[in-house]
Amino acid sequence: MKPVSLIQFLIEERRAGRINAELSLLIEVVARACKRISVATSKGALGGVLGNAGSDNVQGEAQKKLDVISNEILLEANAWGGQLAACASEEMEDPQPIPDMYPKGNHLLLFDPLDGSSNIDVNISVGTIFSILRCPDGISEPAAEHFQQPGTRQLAAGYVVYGPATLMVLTFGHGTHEFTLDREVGSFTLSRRDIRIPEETAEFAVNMSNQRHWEAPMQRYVGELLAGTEGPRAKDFNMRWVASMVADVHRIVTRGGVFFYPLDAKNRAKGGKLRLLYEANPMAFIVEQAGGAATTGRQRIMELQPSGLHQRVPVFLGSKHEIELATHYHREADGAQG
Ligand code: FDP
Repeated sequence: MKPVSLIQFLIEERRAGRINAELSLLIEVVARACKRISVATSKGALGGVLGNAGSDNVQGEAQKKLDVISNEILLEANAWGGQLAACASEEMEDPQPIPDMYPKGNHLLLFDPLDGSSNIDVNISVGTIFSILRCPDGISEPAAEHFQQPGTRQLAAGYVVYGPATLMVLTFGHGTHEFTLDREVGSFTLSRRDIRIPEETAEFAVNMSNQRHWEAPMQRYVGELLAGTEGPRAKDFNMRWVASMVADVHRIVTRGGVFFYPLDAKNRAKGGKLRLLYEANPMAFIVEQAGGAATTGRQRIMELQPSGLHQRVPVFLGSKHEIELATHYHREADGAQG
């Protein structure tokens, strides 16, 4: 079969009436920016891009040089194209308006420019996550509240993994598709169409060092997985934790599995660890479109009404039956308490 480039794929989606020209161009611009981030990450120490930038982001976390570089690459690439009304980034407190000298469009772009950045210095996969929303009608200068739309309103979402290969996984709400960067040709090429995440799995991803801080239903669920063939699940489960969400989710999108960043005694005051608008919503859209499920442990992530641009939430996502069971344990425990 002849390879299908990302551009060809986008043109076909346009012809099928699934996306408009503006959204198609916006994806091309994001993809081009991610190719630049891929080049920057792959240079490692030789590019002088490793280590801390010496600043903190809006979340009070130390920024890596590559966090700052990736954020700038995405902002610069997206400023002039004419498809956007504004951008919001995990690295910036407020939304970034489109400079006056450029035309404005009616889309909003949200991104986590370099997810898993604590892994950069040890040469482990990192990634970019993005989400695209429509700018509400009549708003020419979008503020934070205009980005605070439930995940069900996303027009598109995607992530790029900078690993042994650079890959982009994308959805417009009509299935989830994967594109691999052909480094020689310089273009993303369709490598998997209509990805399906198996409903059953025997692999889970969670930071086990937080176990003692978890809520009772999470303790129960993981306890049963760890009990293996001798426990109530009568099955052995394997564990993986890369600690780059993009890499952990990509494993699930490739061979199934479940990923958890639950509420715990350490992150409870913040609402969770991962960000709803930059991480949870786009990943939930991608996973659901591949037949998986994504909840907070209690509710479907994409139905949450965001209350802040940098809001954090618990994240449970991946193979459907496991996510349903873990969510059921939490709801059951809430019911028993209430
Ligand atoms: P990071 O802080 O390195 O950016 O986005 C947060 C995140 O990484 C996720 O990519 C990753 O899944 C998680 O945090 C790792 O958390 P732990 O440090 O608790 O392992």
